[in-house]
Amino acid sequence: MIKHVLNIGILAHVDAGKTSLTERLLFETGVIDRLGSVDDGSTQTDSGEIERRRGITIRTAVASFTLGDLRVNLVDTPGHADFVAEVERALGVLDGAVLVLSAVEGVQPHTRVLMKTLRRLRLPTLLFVNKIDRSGAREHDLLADIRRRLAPSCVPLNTVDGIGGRAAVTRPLGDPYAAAEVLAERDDELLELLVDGKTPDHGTVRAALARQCGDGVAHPVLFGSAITGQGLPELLDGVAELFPAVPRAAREGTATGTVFAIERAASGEKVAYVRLRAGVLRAREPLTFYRGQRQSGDGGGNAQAGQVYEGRLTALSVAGAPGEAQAVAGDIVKVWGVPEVRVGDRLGEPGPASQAHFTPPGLETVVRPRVPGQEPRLHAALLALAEQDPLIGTRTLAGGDTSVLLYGEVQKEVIGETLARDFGVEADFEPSRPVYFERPAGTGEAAEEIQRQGRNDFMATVGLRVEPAPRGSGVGYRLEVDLGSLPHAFHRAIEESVRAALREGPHGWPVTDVLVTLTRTGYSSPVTVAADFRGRTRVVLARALRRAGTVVYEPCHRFEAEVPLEAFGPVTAQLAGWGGVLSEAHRRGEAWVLEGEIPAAAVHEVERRLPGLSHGEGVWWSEPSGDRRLK
Ligand SMILES: Nc1nc2c(ncn2[C@@H]2O[C@H](COP(=O)(O)OP(=O)(O)OP(=O)(O)O)[C@@H](O)[C@H]2O)c(=O)[nH]1
Ligand SMILES: [Mg+2]
Repeated sequence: MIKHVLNIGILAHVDAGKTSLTERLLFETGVIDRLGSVDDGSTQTDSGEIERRRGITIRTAVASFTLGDLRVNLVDTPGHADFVAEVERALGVLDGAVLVLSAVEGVQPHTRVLMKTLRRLRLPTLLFVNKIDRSGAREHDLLADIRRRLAPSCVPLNTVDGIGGRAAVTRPLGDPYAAAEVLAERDDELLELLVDGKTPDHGTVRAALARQCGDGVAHPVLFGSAITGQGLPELLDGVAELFPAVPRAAREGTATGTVFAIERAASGEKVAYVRLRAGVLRAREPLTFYRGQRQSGDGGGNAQAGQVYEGRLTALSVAGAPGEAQAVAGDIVKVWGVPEVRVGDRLGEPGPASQAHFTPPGLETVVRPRVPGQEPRLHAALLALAEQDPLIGTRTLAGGDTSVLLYGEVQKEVIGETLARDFGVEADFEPSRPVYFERPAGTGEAAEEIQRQGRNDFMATVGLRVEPAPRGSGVGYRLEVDLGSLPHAFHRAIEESVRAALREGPHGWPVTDVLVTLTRTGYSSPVTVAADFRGRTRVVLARALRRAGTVVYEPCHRFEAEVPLEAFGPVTAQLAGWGGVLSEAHRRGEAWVLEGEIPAAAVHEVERRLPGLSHGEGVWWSEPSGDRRLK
């Protein structure tokens, strides 16, 4: 009988061994009796064809095992920075995380980005230092590095004999004193014992660690190997004892939860992963889904209003217990039968706007079908992809072309392969370019009158005023004419055309922080049709925008870089070359800490090049900080 459940994310930089560790955990707990391998493309969680061929994780996957009366759902996440949106979605539904490091590569910039986010969310996090069997694996100086650059309150629970070879074995650390010293900082009882010169017993220290781990302020550290299985028993003990398990409660009531991933079944049907927070979920019962306000991916920060829709599941499958007919609070459950569903939607109750933890995409690329005539098919396929991953935004350009918002080149390749494989459309991508946007510089007005004797396509009067609106307000639209002055369908046609036209301003970028006012209208009953207004509105808006003038902005990131002393010159020169502006530089031990602002579009390039510029020692962290005028 399962009494508790734990949903644990496996997070790390690329190739640290997350998928191998997930596989090993399933093997150790008897879920699978043959150990699969990433290198042969035979693991449980890298199940996509592209994942198996490339040996990287692209989509979040869930696998479950049990420890006594505890069910653990492992959420294996991708490590490549291009797929960070997947990790972001998973974070909201986790009870804890295992952050994996490689004993050879150590603390990577992406590890720091993840740890910073985990600490901000106060998510209980255990560090697993993998690959102790590989040559070049380190223990003591890596621990020091972890304390210095990742998290100061670390408590190692095991140690390694013969590190750096296949024979490396782990052994639990017996001395509770060292652990107590770390934990005493936030534990008065332990502090008192230490001050009195007493050594606290194992149980007291373990309980203090569980408390502080649960609060997300102290982090157990375990060494091991996903390949040899060393450290795995300690990891399983740690998971069972140190993470705060959620009671699996079958309390009747409205089922509430969050959709954190979407898959497409072979039939094309959508399958959604939901983490249930409360209530009981069964198939065939009526359900209400809420879509909160979120930033649409057009780079212009246009907010979409909240939406509500009804659904009825045709089937469900509880992670770890596929035979069960109902899911209860704490469970992760796969659900079928809701075609509208999107990642981030809430079940049962509206939630706050989902928070962005990582960088929004800074690049976009124009995509075209290789076979002419397949444009509609390509467009539909891209929309379907964007639904699975809300951070893949798409934008329709004036000529009818579609552009896709991107994190980087690997994501682009994967989108290309997915379009071909799952949707049967071969697509070509133009070189990626940064995402910019425009804001009006002033106020501009324009109008066009009905021309009764003129050409018959001038059967509508439209007057528009365009003016700047407060930062972050997106697109505002209001009427200065009576609502009754036009049939409703015409009003709708005008507003839709305004919003569509704003997707591409005079400089070719989306226009934002803009207020558009409808100042004049007229039509000729019954000759005028909605299409007359659509064409007219586009022309009038373009003219008003040109009169107002627009300025192009680029999104920026605030950054902090830590580089070895000798890398100061090359790194600062390169940052300036990418458009970065340094606001502060100070020494921290044997390193320079640089702070400043840099165009978002350059961030991925920095992340790629910094290791080379800093002998692998540089650490980089950045977050969106606003925007600046494009020079
Ligand atoms: N020697 C050794 N190799 C390992 C270990 N764990 C993983 N590997 C290897 O490291 C490579 C990457 O492993 P994965 O499990 O795919 O890493 P990942 O973190 O899931 O990678 P992404 O999902 O693409 O970010 C594979 O070739 C594994 O065989 C380990 O403990 N020891
Ligand atoms: Mg993986």
